[in-house]
Amino acid sequence: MKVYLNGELVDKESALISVFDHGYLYGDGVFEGIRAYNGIIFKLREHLDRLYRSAHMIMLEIPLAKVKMQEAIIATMKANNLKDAYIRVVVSRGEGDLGLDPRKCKNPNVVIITDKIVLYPQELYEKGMEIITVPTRRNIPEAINPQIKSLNYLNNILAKIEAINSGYQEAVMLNHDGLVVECTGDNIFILKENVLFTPPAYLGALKGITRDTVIELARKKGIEVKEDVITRYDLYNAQECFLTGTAAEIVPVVKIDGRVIGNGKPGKITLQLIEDFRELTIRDGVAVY
Ligand code: PXG
Repeated sequence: MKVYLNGELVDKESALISVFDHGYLYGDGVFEGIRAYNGIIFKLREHLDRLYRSAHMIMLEIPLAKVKMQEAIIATMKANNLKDAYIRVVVSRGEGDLGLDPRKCKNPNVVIITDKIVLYPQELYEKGMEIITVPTRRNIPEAINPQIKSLNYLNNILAKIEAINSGYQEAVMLNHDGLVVECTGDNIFILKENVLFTPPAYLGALKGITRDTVIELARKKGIEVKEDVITRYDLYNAQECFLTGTAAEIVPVVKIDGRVIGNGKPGKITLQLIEDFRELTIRDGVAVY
């Protein structure tokens, strides 16, 4: 496997970063997770825009322009002969000393990994997932803004651990007011009175690219979509529920905190959106080959 590291394609074993990198020492850096389907990179521009916005927010200057980053991603895919891939772009603050001051880090490290990803077994997409709410709350936007895809994912990892410890694969995260915001690596949608709801980003959810795609697909189908508050009461009484994310794609949810959602099977609209999403991913995006 070849990995892109600061302008070069090197063997996985040689793709090494200093232990003094502030990405390692402090979680100081940003990342993106992107998918390619059948040699076409899905929503690449949106992912790159978000990566550069995340970097701008933490005052990290990515040492290559967006077009060069796009070329580097394509070159990495080609070097690994991949058509279907999960692309992980990581930009860390770079090597510094033992101290928070990012000014000591002169050269950000840019890494591109292209690999495969299977998040959940296929069965789960057919039967639906059971999830739970967990004690760890989503970071408040006034502390670490959840819009930043930073290398500090401890907030989400804690929630994930709590779900796993209870025997579940995914956690619903509430914000500091107890409102539903998202899961640990996915956004959440519910169907209520035939309207699709997803929490607005300002409550503490990441403005997911799959989330935006699903909103667009649903509206095209004539389904009303609202970015509005979802309480636990709304969640438990939803007609349908599903999660969205680049890695997870669209996952039907059939039980939350022991409450059965709808008839306990993936909902009709959920299944329709999964189909529409699949169709879009195989024809929409930036061609690698
Ligand atoms: N919420 C959070 C907190 C995320 O990190 C999403 C929602 C979905 O967003 P997109 O734009 O992908 O539809 C994410 C997605 C990884 C990895 O290892 C990436 C994410 C989550 C978990 C793992 O690359 N990001």
